[in-house]
Amino acid sequence: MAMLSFERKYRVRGGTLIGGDLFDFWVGPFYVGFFGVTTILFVLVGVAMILYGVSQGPTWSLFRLSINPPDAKYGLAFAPLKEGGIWQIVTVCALGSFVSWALREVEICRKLGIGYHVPFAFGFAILAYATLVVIRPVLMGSWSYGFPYGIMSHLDWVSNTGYAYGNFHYNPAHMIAITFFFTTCFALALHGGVILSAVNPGRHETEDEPVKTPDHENTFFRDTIGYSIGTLGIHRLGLFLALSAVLFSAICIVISGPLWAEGSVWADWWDWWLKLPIWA
Ligand code: UQ2
Repeated sequence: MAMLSFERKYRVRGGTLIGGDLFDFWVGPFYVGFFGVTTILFVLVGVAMILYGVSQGPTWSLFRLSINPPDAKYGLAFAPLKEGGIWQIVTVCALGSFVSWALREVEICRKLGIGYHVPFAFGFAILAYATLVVIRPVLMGSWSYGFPYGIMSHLDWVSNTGYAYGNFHYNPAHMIAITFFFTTCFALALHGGVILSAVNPGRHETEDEPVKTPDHENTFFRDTIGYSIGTLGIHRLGLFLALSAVLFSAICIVISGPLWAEGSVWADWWDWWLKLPIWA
């Protein structure tokens, strides 16, 4: 492997947050660390609980199997294992493994002396998941508001929850989130396109055509739209757009119920516009 001699230089000791040198080693290409161990443990327990739950019926069909949250009658209490308790344990294991994974990323960043941008970004994904299965259920007073862990069942949950408020497409945070998702795709398409056009791998490998510099990339955008955000800027923009999409998705769901009551319709939220004094 060509990268291995390069990697060896960066296989440095230290940078751990906990455990000192005890777990400071690699298995093949993988850094372990204290949080690698906790990640593995949470994943093993979580997957075992999922397998146990599914084994209790009614189906092994990949699309139909589901680990469901407790009934509303249990509120925020522990539920019996087969009545949502498994879902509660799986949720703890999921959050435990996600947070462990983020902290393992932090340790690797510290070893390499690079910024914490990757674990910071992953933290937004963890926060979005926690919003769905912890923050919103706690604000609503019942774990039953968490989403079920199954392929069809979670789609049904998304559909039911969206339409419980009339239609999520009228939710202002949903609108902003979607706009960020689309803009993220647009920015990545522009960036991927311009990089491949400048590198033009086929021609530089077979026809001795040199790889172009960022000057060409800047000039393309200045010629077409009069502005280039720059090689560093496009990556800052990409991170901002992607994290904003995740953040507004979390805001969208956490204001649906805790802020805008269940049964009321998101379209009615826009009445503030009709009630502006300028129309009187
Ligand atoms: C750019 C640039 C890059 C890029 C891209 C642009 C040389 C290699 C894609 C163009 C991006 C612009 C003008 C911003 C568009 C704004 C939104 C909100 C999508 O200038 O610098 O670096 O990859």
